Order: sequence, then structure tokens, then C-alpha cells
Amino acid sequence: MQIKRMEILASKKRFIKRECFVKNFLGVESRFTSYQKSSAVVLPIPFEKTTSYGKGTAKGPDAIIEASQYVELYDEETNTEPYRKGIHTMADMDCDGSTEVIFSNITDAISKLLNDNKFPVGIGGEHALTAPIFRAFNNHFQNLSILQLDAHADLRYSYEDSHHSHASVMRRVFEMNPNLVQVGMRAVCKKEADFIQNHNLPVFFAHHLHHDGFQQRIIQALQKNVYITLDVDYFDPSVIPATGTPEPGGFHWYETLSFLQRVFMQKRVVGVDVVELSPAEHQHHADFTISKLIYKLIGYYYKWGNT
Ligand SMILES: [Mn+2]
Repeated sequence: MQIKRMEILASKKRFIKRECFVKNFLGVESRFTSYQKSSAVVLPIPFEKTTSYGKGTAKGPDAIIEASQYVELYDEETNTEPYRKGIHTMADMDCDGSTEVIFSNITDAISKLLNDNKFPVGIGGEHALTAPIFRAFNNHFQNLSILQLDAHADLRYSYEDSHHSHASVMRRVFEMNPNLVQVGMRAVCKKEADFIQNHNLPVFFAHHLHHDGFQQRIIQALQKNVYITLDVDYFDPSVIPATGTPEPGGFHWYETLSFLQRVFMQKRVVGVDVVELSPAEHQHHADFTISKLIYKLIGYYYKWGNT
């Protein structure tokens, strides 16, 4: 497979050769990747400070970009070649130093993208980074919801003495903006369950979702503008085993795509992040699947998004 793609690359000369590959999502040539011409901008954020079980999310962005070199550029679902509309890849966010400084840099970087009318695509890294990303969206947009696809609610007030934990990230988000719609939960603690009930949060638990009509009920719970955060443990571990806190009973490829398509068609999706991939040896299918998912999201944005 790799050899075949390399032959294609060499013969069509469409791609940057791997030897001089410099962190470009999909590895396409520079006329498709300039900042100026691209609405979609990929921002790699290798932030990892609070992962509690399996580790390795700091390596997620590299693995996603590496795997993206093998993603087919034509998308048969939308009959489009989204890369032709431009996908710019930023340099990695610097994730050394204090969490406060890193978070404020993340918010600044996203704010700049939004001021430039970009469609930010954050790739993690651990889920904690969604809070500083969302802060920028929340400052920028009115009527904004956050749609969280995740196995976990991440609503703990704090976790292991940290307010910036992956396990409390959506509590921080909720404090900024209560328009939180959670999908796919199948591991919540009692306090989170109480919090969900007390605040009457629209939480679509995994065991609820295999009934007809659930997709539309979720979409009805969203405001006009939607930011999507996708923790890869939302997927079933058979789809994505490479994540720190896997939970059985998750979601599969096509049901996820059909749901996300509906969201893009019916709402104005203003940005996304995809977090918590922990690349593992012999599980490169997980890296590839997440790369392909990100390309799908960009494709949906170009096809149905408000560009
Ligand atoms: Mn999460």
C-alpha cells in the first residue's frame, strides 16, 4: 500500500516527497496549503499533562499527520476533493512550560484564526486543551453550542487536584457556556450524574442512542452555531483501540459519519477538535482512521459549511 502510494506520488508529482515532508496534513503540494487561501487550518497541539491511565496523546498530532499522507484525496461520499479548497497546517503549539501560559497561547492562536475567518481544526493532545480552544470560540460567536462526542462526561469539578484535567474539561467549558450537548457517554461518576440531573443537561448516553431518531433529537438541542469536540474514545475500542481510557459499547464509522453530516447540513459548524489519540505500535489503523475522520470533517465543512 505504502509503495503504491509512493509510486503515485512520484508519478503525479502532486505531493511533497516524504524526505522533505514538513508536517503538512495530507502531504499535498504547497499551492493547496497556503494560509491565505485556506479556510480550514489544522492546529497540532501535542499537550499532555494530566492523562490518568494510558499515556501518549502528545504523540497524537504527529501520528495523525503521518497517517494522513495515505488518506485518499477524493471523497466518494461528497464527490469532492476537499484539499483543493485549501488546508493549511500550522506549526505545533509549544506545549512546554506552565499550563496557564500554554492555555493562554492556545486561546490567542485560535482567536487569531477566528479573526482571519478560518475554520480551526485542533488536533490533540489530551482533552484538557478543548477548554482554551473553546474560550476563543465562545468570545467570538453568539448562539454557540458545544457538541461533545465522548465516552466520558468530563464534568468533574476537578480531578487529581487539577482544574485543568482531561476529566474536568467540560466542567470548565460549561462554566463558560452552558449550551453543552453531550453524546456517547458510557462512563460517568455519581457526582457527574447528579450534576447532569441538577442542571438538566442534554446528555445522550450511549445506551440511549441505538433508537431511531436520536440524531435529530441531538441536533434539535443545539444552537445555530456549533463547535464540535470529539474525544476518540467516543468510538468503540474495536474502531479506535489507541486511546488512554477506552470504554466498550462505543460508536462505529458510518453511524458517526451520517450523524456528523447531518450536523454540518443543519447547523453552522464553526470549528472542531479531535483529541485523545494515543498512537500505539501495530495499531496504525487507529491513526489512519482519525486522519480520515479529520479529512471528512474538513470535507463536510467545505461542502455544507458556511464558507
Ligand atoms: Mn474526554
